Amino acid sequence: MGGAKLVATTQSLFCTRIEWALKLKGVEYEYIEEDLRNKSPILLKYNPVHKKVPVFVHDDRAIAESLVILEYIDETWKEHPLLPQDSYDRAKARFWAKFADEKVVFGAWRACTAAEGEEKEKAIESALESLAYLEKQIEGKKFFGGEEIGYLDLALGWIPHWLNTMEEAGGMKLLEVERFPSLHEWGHNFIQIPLIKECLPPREKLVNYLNASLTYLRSLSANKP
Ligand SMILES: N[C@@H](CCC(=O)N[C@@H](CS)C(=O)NCC(=O)O)C(=O)O
Repeated sequence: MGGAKLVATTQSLFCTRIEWALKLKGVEYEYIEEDLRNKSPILLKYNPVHKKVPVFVHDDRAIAESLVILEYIDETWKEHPLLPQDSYDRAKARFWAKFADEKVVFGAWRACTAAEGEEKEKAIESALESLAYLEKQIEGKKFFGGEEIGYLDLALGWIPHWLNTMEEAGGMKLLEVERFPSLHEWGHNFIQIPLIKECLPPREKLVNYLNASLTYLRSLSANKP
């Protein structure tokens, strides 16, 4: 009972953003590694709706959905504020975090997993369009949060590590430095921050996980009638 717990998997970009927030705020928590191929009773109890990680449990009350969890953490522990103070800036940060989860994460995933040919080209084109919006947002700024990292930096923090492994596994390149110089520089700076770096899952583990997922997805489409 009591305390803070994070039910998560090491390779999930949605989970790492929660670890970053907890560490930035200096919150002590218990980390519970979940096996998504064999979901635990804890996960099913705490997130019966989506049955997905991350789940954050605070004083035995569970919260799911990583962006919602980030906001809860920010409201509960005041040190190192994550969301902007100004309500319009806060609304914009939420807008871009939602956009990135809906369009950029899944756009990159589709580009990674699409079958070669027209389907892949279209997926790449669409992912590039979404990334271009983020490039505009970061132009001329050090971090999305200003001088210090904040909510949107954590929400987009998967880009410099995970996107690169999706590119490798999917045999394509999205984040070209010439096309997205500001996003590149931001990602480079973000990932150099020791607290951020220390939570990153080993690259090899991510690549293996992605390759296994791709093999599985291809076996499904090969078995279609
Ligand atoms: N929108 C969710 C996405 C979470 C999510 O997709 N988690 C994946 C791991 S990366 C998961 O638990 N998948 C298990 C499943 O789909 O059965 C969030 O932001 O928390």
